[in-house]
Parts: sequence; structure tokens; C-alpha cells
Amino acid sequence: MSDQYAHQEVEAKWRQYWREAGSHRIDLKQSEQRLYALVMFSYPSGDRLHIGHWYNYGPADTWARFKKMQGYSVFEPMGFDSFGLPAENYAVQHGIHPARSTRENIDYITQQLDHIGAMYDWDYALETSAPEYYRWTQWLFLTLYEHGYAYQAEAPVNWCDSCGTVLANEQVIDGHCERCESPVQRKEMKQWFFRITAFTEELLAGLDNLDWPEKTRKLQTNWIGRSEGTNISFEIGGSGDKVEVFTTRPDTLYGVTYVVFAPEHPLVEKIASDGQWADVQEYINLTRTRNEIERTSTDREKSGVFTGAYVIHPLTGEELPIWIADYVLSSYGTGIVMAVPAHDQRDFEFARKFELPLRVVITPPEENLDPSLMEEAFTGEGVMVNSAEFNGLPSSEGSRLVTEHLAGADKGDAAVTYRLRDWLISRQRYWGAPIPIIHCEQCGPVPVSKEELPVRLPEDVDFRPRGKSPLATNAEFMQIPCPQCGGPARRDPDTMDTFVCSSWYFLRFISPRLEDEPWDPELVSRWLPVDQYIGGAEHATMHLLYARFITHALNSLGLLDFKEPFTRLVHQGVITRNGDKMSKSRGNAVSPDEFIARYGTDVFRMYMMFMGDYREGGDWSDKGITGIERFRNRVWRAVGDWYQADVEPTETDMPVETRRILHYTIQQVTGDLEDFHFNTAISRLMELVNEIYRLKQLPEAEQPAPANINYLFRILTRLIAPFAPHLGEELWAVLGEEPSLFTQSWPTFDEKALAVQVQTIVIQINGKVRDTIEVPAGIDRQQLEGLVLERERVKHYLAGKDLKKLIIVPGKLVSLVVK
Ligand code: ANZ
Ligand code: ZN
Repeated sequence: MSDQYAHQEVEAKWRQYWREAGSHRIDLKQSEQRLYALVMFSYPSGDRLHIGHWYNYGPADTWARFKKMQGYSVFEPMGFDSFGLPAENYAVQHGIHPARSTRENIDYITQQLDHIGAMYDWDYALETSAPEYYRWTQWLFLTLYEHGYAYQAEAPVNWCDSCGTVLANEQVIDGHCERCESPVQRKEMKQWFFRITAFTEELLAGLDNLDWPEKTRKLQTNWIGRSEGTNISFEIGGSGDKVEVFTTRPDTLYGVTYVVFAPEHPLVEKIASDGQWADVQEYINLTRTRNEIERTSTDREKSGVFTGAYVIHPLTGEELPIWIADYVLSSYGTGIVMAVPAHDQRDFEFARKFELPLRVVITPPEENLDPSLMEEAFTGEGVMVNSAEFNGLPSSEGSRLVTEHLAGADKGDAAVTYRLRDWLISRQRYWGAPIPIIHCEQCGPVPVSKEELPVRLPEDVDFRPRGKSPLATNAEFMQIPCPQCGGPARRDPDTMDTFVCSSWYFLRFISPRLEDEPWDPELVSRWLPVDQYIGGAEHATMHLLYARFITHALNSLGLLDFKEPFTRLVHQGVITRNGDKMSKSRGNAVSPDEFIARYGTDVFRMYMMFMGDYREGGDWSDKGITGIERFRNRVWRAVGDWYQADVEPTETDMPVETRRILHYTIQQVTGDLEDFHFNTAISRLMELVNEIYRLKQLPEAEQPAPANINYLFRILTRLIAPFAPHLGEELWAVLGEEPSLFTQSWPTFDEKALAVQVQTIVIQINGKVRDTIEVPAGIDRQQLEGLVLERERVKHYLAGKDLKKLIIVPGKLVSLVVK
């Protein structure tokens, strides 16, 4: 065996072996003890895989390999989320058709993925941009449509006039287009939605039973934003029309001094007085240039316009002015707010700016508030004042009683409002799954029959942004007879959000080539939900919520027998570069390829896992990688130098302390792997290797038997294999065993070996007892000597003197002679 570890040959050899032996093949029909370990599939957007992707996939495979050695049939598929805006933008920039650039990217990334040395069974690979896949994405759309879960409605979108395109919220930077920097407008356009709000309560309740990061469950909870309050009805002065406001503080009802409509509220046009109409209209137009984040930002100066109209207070009958202001959103509650400037900070700032009155109706216990002296709203709970028969009640009780009172008078009722909005899934873009709807002048929207799917995305399309959906420019695609009446009709020119593609891919992975069904129901029922899902925390509220919604919806339609797609979820941390998130757009992404060429996959995998806790991530630096390379070489040399091929490995008669270290290592590595603490697991492995080196440096007579050393190597090899799979196989071969190591069982530890007995050793110096020390029973001489010489008191007596002699009486005494 050669001295140098030739990682390139070794790793290529084992990957070839795995491929040829079909080591990663899995027959989902045959398997028992099933475990579905899924990583978020890759997004070939023009980016190559960078270190961040590796950080998701490498350690995830380590976990999966560990599970495989524990006896599970592990299903670890990989595929490509290959539709989407980045692919399209890349194509626009480089003038290459998205189909071609996506193909080239997938081919390249497939090679990169292969170098990870993961257990992907490529027979299960899928691409969401392939007609065999998006056919079923369209099927999903139609299935939701049949049940009223997909619908079309006018909705405000971010519109860039100069690019002539709709932008996603993330593409709007400070109200400007990310690409051309011209101001973005809000524009009403007909869009397709999925009715995620039909599952709000289930999506909330389901979070309780998931083994997911606390933070992600919180984010989803807040995103859904359930809010309990009261809807209160106000009459519009003069017209007799009634409007409702949603409030969480009905106890402040007597403090309302004006009412605010969202500028885009449909009634505004109707109620605005002639005198105010010009100002109102100008303000509405201004609002269109602002997105929700700006509008709700607390540090922006409040703005608004009086409409000239009034409402009647439901209890006092007082006339209150109606304003419009952009801090009120049309998409939340009823789009109208009863303003209580004394007790709501936004209203307070607004009232101060426009000199609207403040009325204190809640005071802190035993305190008075003077409206003219208030510097901010009093938003806490307290006691009701200036509130007629409710005076003296604590706010919470007052809230309940005011609501009851209103309900009795038919002027309001308890209400629950959610922040969650229906999911806007249509894109005026080319590179996506076409929406399988035909628009007929006579019949309206008509679904394409499921048998006719896929509605193929035509290749011959000018996909450059032109102000409308690129598909609309292809007459051949667009013109189609109506399936119902045969009359002239047009296809829907929009494509679906890529999050639709990824909202169900984990179902398709089970049977990606199946032709007449989206998935095999029996296999899906056996293999799902996904046991372990691993991916970035940035998907907390989009992908992870959409996938949950689709699963809930399919469950409610009787198409799945479970509601939650991902039982356990782990987020890898973020790998940064000098503190910034790595990304292509920042130009700071580190390519893994050069490191792999230089150090090999195994070292790179281990290094990533050793950098820090997996869930925390860390700042990338290649400084420590040589340390890991040294570790790999140390393991390799140890086995090469000290393994004795003709000696049967055994644990019998192994020194107690060595055996304790061995079993402690097994215990810790097992627990750490289970819980994704790869870095500490690797530290334990390093300690085990140190112990082997220490043993081999003892005088020959004090070394454990070669059979024991051989035994240590057998365990070490299995423990290290999930981290460094190629090295694992190579060592296993050196140990004289047949591949593949990954068919071997995971080592188990002996509880009894962990319990060390402690002995008290007396330390004598020049014949006098000076100290005592507790050590593990069976500690060897060298170790004991080291511990004794480390003692402070011993050092004290040794200071400035020479140690002439050191005698050890095992289990009892260490005697030193110093002069
Ligand atoms: C009167 C009031 C008095 C309010 C008070 C608060 C404090 P959450 O908890 O987030 O649900 N609101 C209602 N609809 C709104 C909209 N479309 N845009 C902006 N703000 C809106 O917030 C509920 C509160 O947010 C509601 O209760 C309402 O202001 C405001 F001392 O009503 B409150
Ligand atoms: Zn028709």
C-alpha cells in the first residue's frame, strides 16, 4: 500500500464501483424499514453548484449513509427545479434559448453532484421543465381548479413599465426595478390564484406536530398571522351604505376620531366629495408606486388625504371624517381602519400630522392621560374611560362586552382575520409550465381536458420581456378552438410560478417515469411523508408553506392519506464569505470544484462538516482544510502501517481505558450524527485516532495486542465512512473485506464499557505524601505519569529541581524523587 493517499484515483474508483455495482439502486417496491431522506432539489439557474449547495447535500448524504448502515432502506433522490425566472433571465442575457441553457446547466451540475459521492439513485431523477413532469403540474392545477382551489381574479402586481413586465416582490428594490431601476407601479391585472386560505386553520394546527425548527414554525405562524378581533359596522353619512372595520381593540371604540380607507378601496371613488376628488385621485396614483413594505414601514412619515365624506359612529352617532392613507392596506382585514390616535401609534402620528383630535379612552390603572401632553400613543391595556356605560372596565373585559353589545345591536361581531393571502401563481413569463386553460368568448375559461396534457411549452417563442406574456406572441400556440363550443378561443398565455413545480416534486420522486398517473398511490402511501427533509431556512414561508398547502389540499380531495409532507426538517446554516451570504449575484461564491480537485471529495465533505455546527453554518475560509487533509492522511497511514492482515481482530483483553474511549466514540458519533452535529462527531473521531497513535507509541510490551488494534481499525473505518465514503470503502478493502462497506451494520456501544472505575492514587515526593489524584482504573503508565506531572502541587515541588526518579505502583502510588 502506497504512502501517499491518491485521492483522485481512489475516489474515482469507488464512484465507478458504486455505479457499476448499482450500490445506490433502490427498489421502492421491495424495501422494508423505509426512510425517505430528501434534500431540496437543485435549481439550475445558470449558477453552478457552489459551496452553499454542497453544504446542503454533502452532510445530508452523511446522515443518509449513517441511516443506511443502521439498517434503513434509504431513499435519497436528486432532481432539478429547472423552470423559473433565473434560467429565463440567464437566457435573455446570453441570447441562448432557456431550453438549451437549462440542459447544459443540468448536465454540468449532474457531474458536480456526482462528485459529492452521494447515494443518489439517478433512475429517480426528475426535471420539472420536462413535459413528462409539467404535464402533472398542469394536472395538479386542473385538479385544484375542479374543486374551486384555483381561480382567476384581478390583483395588483408590481409593474415595471420600462421592462414591460411584472416583477416579483423580491425584484423590487426600494420601489424600483431591480434590473433597470425605473420606478415600479402597482397595476391591476388578471391573475391566477391558488386558494391556500381555504386551509389556514389546518396549516396552523398542523405545525404543532412537526419536528421542525422552532423558528421556522414561528415564521409560518406569523406569516399566516391569525388575529382575533371584532368587525364593527359604520354607516356612511348621507348614503346609508355600511362599511366594516376590523379591530383588535374594540375597547377603544369610543376613542375613534376618524376612519381611514385603503386608497385602493373600491368605495373611495364613490364616497369622495367633488371638492376632494382631485386630491384623492392624485394620492391613489401615488400609492401605486409604493409597495407594502414601504407602506407599512413605521419610520416613514405618514401621508394621506381627506375624502370629504363622513361615517356615523355606531354607538355615539357622531360624524367622523373619512381619510385615505397608504398605511392602511387593502389586502388586510376589511381594508378600513377605525383610527384611535390616543391608543394606536400609527393613528397617533397621522393625527398629529393632520391635526385630528385625540380622545383618551384607556388609562393605565390609577393614572390620567392628558391628550395634549402625550408624546406617543398609549397602546397598553388599562381601564376604560370616556366610554359611557363601559367606564371603569378593564380593557380585556371591555373588549368582550363592547363586542357583545355591538352584536346585540347588529352593528358588529367577533371576527378572525389572517395575514395569509391566496397564492398568486401566474407569471407573465416564458420559462414555466403553461396554465392549462382555454379562454372562450362564449364559454369563458374552459379547462383543457386532463387526457390532452401536457399543454406543451412551445420552443419557438420570443421570450424577451415585451410587456406581455411571451407566449401571447406565438399565434400558433395561442389560437385553439374552444373544447366546449368549438368556437374561436385563446390559450391562457401565462405560466405557473416555479413554486408550483416544487410544491409536489417529493410525490413524483417515488415514480418519476409513471405514465398515466402523477404518482403511484400505493408506493406514496408506503414511503411518505418524507422522514427527513434538509434545506435552507430561506424557504421557511414560501416553498415549505406551499408544499404543506398542496399536501393538505390533496389530502382533502382523498388523493393522499397524510396531510403533512415533511415530518422532520433540518435547515443547514448559511455559509458566508467575509460575513456576506454567498451568491452568484454578489460575485462572492466559492466554487467547490478546485478544492475537490486539490484535496478530494472526502476531505472537502469533512471540512465543511467540521467548520461549525451544521445548523449554524459559518464563514468560509479554506484555512483549516489542510488540517482535515492531515487527519485523513493520518487515518490512512495508521491503518497502512499498523493493521496486521494475518491477525483476527478482537476486542477481548483490550485495555479498559482504550475500550472506554472506543465505546465512548461510538456512542457520541451515533448521537451526534442522529442530530446533525457533524463537527463534534468528527472531533470524537480525531480523538479515537489520537488514542491509536498514542498506543502505538508506547513501548512494545505495553501496547495492546495487534488483534485489539485491528479491532479499533474495523470500528474506526465504519464510523468514518458516512463522512468520507470513498475513504471508508478504501480502508475496508485494506482491512481485507469485500465492498461495499455500506452494507455493513453501524457499530453499537457497550454501556458497561463507558462506566469507568476511578482509582485514587497517592503521590509521594521524596518519601512524603504531597497529593492525591483520581484516575480511571486501568490507566496506563505513560498517561498516569503525564497526569501526575501536570499537577500544580507536583510542579511546585519540582520547580528549579530535577526529577531523578519516578516509580509507579499500579493502582496505588506514584513516587517521585527530586533534587
Ligand atoms: C383600532 C385600534 C385601536 C387598533 C388600538 C389597534 C390599536 P393585527 O394585530 O395585526 O391584526 N388594521 C386593521 N386593518 C388594517 C389594514 N387593512 N391595514 C392596516 N392596519 C389595519 O392588527 C389589527 C389592527 O390593525 C386593527 O386594530 C387596526 O387598528 C389595524 F388602540 O383598530 B386597530
Ligand atoms: Zn366556447
